[in-house]
Amino acid sequence: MENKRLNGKAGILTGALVGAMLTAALIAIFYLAWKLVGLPFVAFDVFDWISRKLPGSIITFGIDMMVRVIRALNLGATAEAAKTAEQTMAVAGMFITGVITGAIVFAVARAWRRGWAILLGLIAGAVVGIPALLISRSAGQTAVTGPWLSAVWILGAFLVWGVALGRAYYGLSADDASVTRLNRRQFLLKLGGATAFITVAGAVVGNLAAGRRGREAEGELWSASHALPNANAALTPAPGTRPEFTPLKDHYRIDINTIPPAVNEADWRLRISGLVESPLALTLDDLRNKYPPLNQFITLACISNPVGGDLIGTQRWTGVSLQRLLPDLGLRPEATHLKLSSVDGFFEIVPLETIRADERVMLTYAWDGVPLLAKHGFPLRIYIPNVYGMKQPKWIASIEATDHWEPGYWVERGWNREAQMKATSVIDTVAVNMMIVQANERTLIPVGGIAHAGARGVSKVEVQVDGGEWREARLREPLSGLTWVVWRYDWPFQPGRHTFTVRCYDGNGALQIAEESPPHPNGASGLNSKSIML
Ligand SMILES: Nc1nc2c(c(=O)[nH]1)N[C@H]1C(S)=C(S)[C@@H](COP(=O)(O)O)O[C@H]1N2
Ligand SMILES: [Mo]
Repeated sequence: MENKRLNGKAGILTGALVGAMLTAALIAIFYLAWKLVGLPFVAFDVFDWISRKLPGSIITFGIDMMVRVIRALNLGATAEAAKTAEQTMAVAGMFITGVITGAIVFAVARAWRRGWAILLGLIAGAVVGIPALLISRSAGQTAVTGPWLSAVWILGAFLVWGVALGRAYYGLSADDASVTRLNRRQFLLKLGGATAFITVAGAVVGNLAAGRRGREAEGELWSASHALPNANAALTPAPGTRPEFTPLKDHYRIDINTIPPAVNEADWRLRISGLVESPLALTLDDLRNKYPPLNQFITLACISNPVGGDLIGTQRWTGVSLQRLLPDLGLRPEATHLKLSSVDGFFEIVPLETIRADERVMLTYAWDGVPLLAKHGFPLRIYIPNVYGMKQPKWIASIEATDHWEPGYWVERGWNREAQMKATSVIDTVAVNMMIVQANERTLIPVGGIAHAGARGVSKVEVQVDGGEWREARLREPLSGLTWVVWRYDWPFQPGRHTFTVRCYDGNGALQIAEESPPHPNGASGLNSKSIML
């Protein structure tokens, strides 16, 4: 049976199989070249481009689903798991495209003379490679190499891949019925062995090289040698409460990029244009050296953060107050807004009114005393008090003075125009192993967490046990008026099953919204509860 003669032409399924093998190898080679020398990684570039083009409703649905699945399956830090999922989807998308292309090439080749298969493969390589090249060039974040080298690399790699597809068809087919199952199996085994080797080698070597890339914190972290401003606060957090100051490495990351844009400080300028007397280009040193640094402890939250979620963090931000910078921009009297645009195509419009009314609006260049990490927006990001992260561009490249408001990136995609941070409170811990036995023999169990209401601050936190009375918790003096507040409630222990619920009041005395709503489009609301069996 092994030597049974076949119809001379390889079929569509064989094409899909060959496409799978060759595309896996192609992805691995792109990966390796990206990690070793910074050539573009097309899979991520194309994925990012598509995610910017898709309608906001689809993207929002996708993000929502992802956050839910990650939390339901307990996949760890939401932001990190989401990025991993996006990267996986990007690679899978490229792989599937390759499989389909393989099937199509074989289908078409069957209708042609065998000798033309290689030409056909070349055409297929161009058909896939040219759009990939153009997309990577216009929207890609992965390349460190120059545009021409990147373009030649992408096109060349796809052409070779296409030729290999055509060559495989050629090797697997005959113009007559002389090809046997054994010939074909041997050919496929050889091809499989070669592509598997390339795939594994590319992935392994690329991964080893990966450690050397990516921007690490430069210099000593401020927090390594300084006490926090509230170090002497009277209240100690309940054991198990999250760190009040989020370690730099643990701060969540959310943005529209599969991998963070890498900006080279030497080439970077903050370009200021539009309704100004004359355009300006500021270096990072201009911002750092010509203006007094403003240091602010700030809690940033993502509008996609569910109640009790981990897309929230507190850091020490350093930068230049925009109010301080404004007179030096030479704004024309007609100017009413600033449009901030980022290297990744993200943008936001800030009314000059907001800046003139609030000196805390800040162009930020450092977190925890070191230049922003690439993932947090190096070299420059803005801080605007009281609004969710979706209105606060990282990787700012330019500021254009205009005379009108426009919707920003996420407002255009259906999210709330103001995106004001809602008050929220979270139970981090019911510290059952930390009972406190008092002199009167009463036993207390520390319960604690955080409460946050943007720049409005938190005036009161209350805890309810099993639907009973709301009891006031104690508040720790916060790091600043712009951060969350750590609260603690020492609960008189009773055995059994208990449910704890928390709520807070913002600095104006407004109670947080108890009604549950999902993050989209206004930010999540609802009360956080924890049940425990004692
Ligand atoms: N250029 C740019 N800036 C951006 C974004 C982005 O996608 N691109 N995402 C915003 C969103 S939605 C959030 S929540 C914050 C998150 O900042 P972080 O990743 O440093 O925590 O960045 C904001 N700034
Ligand atoms: Mo966000």
